[in-house]
Amino acid sequence: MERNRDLDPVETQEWLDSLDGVLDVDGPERAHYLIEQVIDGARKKGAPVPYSANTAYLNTILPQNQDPHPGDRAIEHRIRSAIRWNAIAIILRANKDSSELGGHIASFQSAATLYDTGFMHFWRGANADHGGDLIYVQGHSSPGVYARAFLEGRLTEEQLLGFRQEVGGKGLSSYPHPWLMPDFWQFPTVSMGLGPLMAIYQARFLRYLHHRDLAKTDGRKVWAFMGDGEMDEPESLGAIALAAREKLDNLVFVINCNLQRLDGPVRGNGKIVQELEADFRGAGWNVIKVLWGSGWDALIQRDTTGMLARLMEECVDGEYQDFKSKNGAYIREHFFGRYPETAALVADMSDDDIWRLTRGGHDPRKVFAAYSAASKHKGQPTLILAKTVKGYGMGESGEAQNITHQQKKMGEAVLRQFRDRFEIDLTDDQLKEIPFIRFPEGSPEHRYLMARREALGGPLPLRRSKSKALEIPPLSAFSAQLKETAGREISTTMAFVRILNTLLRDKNIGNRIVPIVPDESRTFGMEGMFRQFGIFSQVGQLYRPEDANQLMYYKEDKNGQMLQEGINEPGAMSSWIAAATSYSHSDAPTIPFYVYYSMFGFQRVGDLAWAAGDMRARGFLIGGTAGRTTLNGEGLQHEDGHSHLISSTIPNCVSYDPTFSYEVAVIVQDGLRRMYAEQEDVFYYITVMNENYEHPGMPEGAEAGIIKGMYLFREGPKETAKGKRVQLLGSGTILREVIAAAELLEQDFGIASDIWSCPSFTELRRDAMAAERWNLLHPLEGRRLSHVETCLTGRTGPVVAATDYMRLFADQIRTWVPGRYRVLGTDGFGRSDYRARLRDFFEVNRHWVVVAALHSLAEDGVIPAQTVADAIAKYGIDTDRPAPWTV
Ligand SMILES: Cc1ncc(C[n+]2csc(CCOP(=O)(O)OP(=O)(O)O)c2C)c(N)n1
Ligand SMILES: [Mg+2]
Repeated sequence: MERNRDLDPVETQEWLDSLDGVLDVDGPERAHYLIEQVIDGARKKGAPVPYSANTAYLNTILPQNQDPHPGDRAIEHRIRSAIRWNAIAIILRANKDSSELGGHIASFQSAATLYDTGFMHFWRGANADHGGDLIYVQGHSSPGVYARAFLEGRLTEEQLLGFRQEVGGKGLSSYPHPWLMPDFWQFPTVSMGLGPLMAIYQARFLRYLHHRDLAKTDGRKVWAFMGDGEMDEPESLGAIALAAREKLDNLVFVINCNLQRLDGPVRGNGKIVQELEADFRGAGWNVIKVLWGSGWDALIQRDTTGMLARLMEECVDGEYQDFKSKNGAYIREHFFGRYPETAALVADMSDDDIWRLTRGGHDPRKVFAAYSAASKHKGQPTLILAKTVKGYGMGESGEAQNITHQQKKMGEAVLRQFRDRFEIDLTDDQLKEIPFIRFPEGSPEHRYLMARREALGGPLPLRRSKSKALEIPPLSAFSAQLKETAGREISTTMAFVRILNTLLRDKNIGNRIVPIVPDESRTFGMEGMFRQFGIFSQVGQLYRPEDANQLMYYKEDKNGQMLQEGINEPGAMSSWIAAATSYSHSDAPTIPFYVYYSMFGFQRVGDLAWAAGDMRARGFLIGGTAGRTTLNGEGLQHEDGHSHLISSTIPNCVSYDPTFSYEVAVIVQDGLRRMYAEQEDVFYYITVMNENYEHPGMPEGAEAGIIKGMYLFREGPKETAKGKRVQLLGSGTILREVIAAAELLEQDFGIASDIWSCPSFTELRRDAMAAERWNLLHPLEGRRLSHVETCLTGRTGPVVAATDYMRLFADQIRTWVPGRYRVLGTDGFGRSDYRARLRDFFEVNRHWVVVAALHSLAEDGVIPAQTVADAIAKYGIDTDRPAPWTV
């Protein structure tokens, strides 16, 4: 049976009349209650009443319920038109001589009213009374934001002309990038999907700051803009349930539903608005659809037959896009003309009148009403689905056309049309130059513009680069970690957890530490923190935990300090980013430690880590159970031998692979100093392992070398037979194999070794690149030495390095290693086995270090090749076995 066919219209009308009566007398809540009862009653009788999270394809807010637009709409229209023009001019002028720089026109033209309404009436700037609202601007709409900042006098013409010319630091960045415009942009959004995801965790982190008394954040809102095409990224929808569960009424999503993405329609055969409405309502959001402009109100009211509503419902997005790419006559014929009833509705309208029936997202009154309702809504996050036209106003050069996203040019004729349509004050001659237009100071438009931002507390976007410096503990605070463990075997993970505990108790910064875990606390031995510091929950703990009678029970708390994000690395990473940028967005530095399986770090959430670099995040990423042979039983998907290579690709990520607890302490303490006392925009990646062993005390004066990435851990005997000496390097747990190899070399072959601990090959390379570059540019001055050269120059013997990472990791420093350099590493897929067998398999154990060292000495002519062959035989190495990276 056709579901919507009306078998008995009279009966239907009777039901609707009763509903009207209830609405009039008792109001909408009672009506809602009755409807729910009716549905429930039907279900109890076994009638299938399928759940639908959709409402009709109409505006959610009825005209009579709209909060009226309080502004001077004529003046706002003129300002918006100027912004539209300047946004176009930025791109046209950047591409005047060639198309090399690019840029996007159409997206902002579809979104202009959505941004303007926020800037004019809703978004608070940060000042002494209010921390400011946080706006995630859709990446490729950035020209519109620059255009407004120009009118406000915040950007100069020279800067606009420098759009996408970022070298030298004067131009404007292509997209929102705090790294490139640190005083302007707060949130990088242009990797689609990351903006919506980060915005949710940002909103939740504002709650955390408030609950923990670190910042006053009530009244602050997070507004996140995104494209309808962008919603196909799993990250875009991935955290919406959390936003509803956490009742984030400080969060507003605005999806610009222009029905198009880059190549074509988002849902040509369906309706993206309806799909997203169901997704978000199903997840528990307050959803407001803004589909039709005010011009439609009268038509919808006159639609007594319901045929217009039906027609609206029937048309798919591909058709809606097609209509807006044509003209009024076409819409009359192909839309209204489909049914006699709907054709009659527009019979007295001209084609131009029909063309002027706008989409909701272009009508300031509709957008204002939606924003106002969103701002007041309590208990749920709000989604605004604004229907718009991509390339609005671009006419034949792109309006609603599939090519519009890539359009970077507009011919003179089209520009004239655009000027006429938006009543831009330029003559034909002036137009040719594509000038930026500006309202002179004292003009009504300028005064209005400035007054609005003044009333809302100041300009936006605006990024804070510095916050207060924190007093961080001295290294001596970690004295327990600097001493030898004296017979006790511990892992670097345990050492780290103790350091974290010390920090959590520090009187100056303890309350600013934010431990973050994705359901792995027990793996890292952090479960003791549950009770001591509590797991953050806005509602506290509504149940008696199963383990309540134990010392270390699972405690959730309104004032909890830990963020337990569940099995959700992207979410945990987003929380970390919110905390790591808290100095900027809330003038309240927090010190996040995100502790996770290292394999599910950079490899899994690498793009978020890149965004964190862009955002100038400050905090610690702790890659736990690291090392391809050190996490032994977990196998191919878990055993990480390359996270350090990925972390090295992020320029402001400082990475370490320490072996001993004193190294961890020195690195963490120095990180705290750099990030929170000196306020450097760097973040730390430290791998820690789960292998237990004894740790020595810190060698005298090792701190500086640890931080630089290399220090002499143990020097071999001074006197050695001629040339019988090697330099052995290592990091992480494999340094211990190197130390064992030195002993074998000494005992079995009479070879002395100097042992170097290298907690950071990545930092060593950066230091060496800097020295090399300086030398290149200063040929007449004395040569600077890299730290690697400083350590190894003048030392006797070939150099051998071994780590638990791919060979490329230690290979990073090859250029600067004097003499022969041989690198061992764990190239290949990991697999599960005993550590000893894995280290043999990957050829990084003590025997392989010995063989590599002997081979280098043989090549240098210090010992005969026979000695190498003897060693291979002695250790039973099968010389025909396949290379580990091939099996
Ligand atoms: C992860 C990622 N993939 C692809 C792109 C390239 N890209 C930039 S904009 C765009 C289309 C965006 O469409 P939509 O989200 O609907 O935004 P609109 O421009 O229509 O407002 C694409 C594919 C990107 N920036 N990020
Ligand atoms: Mg789109």
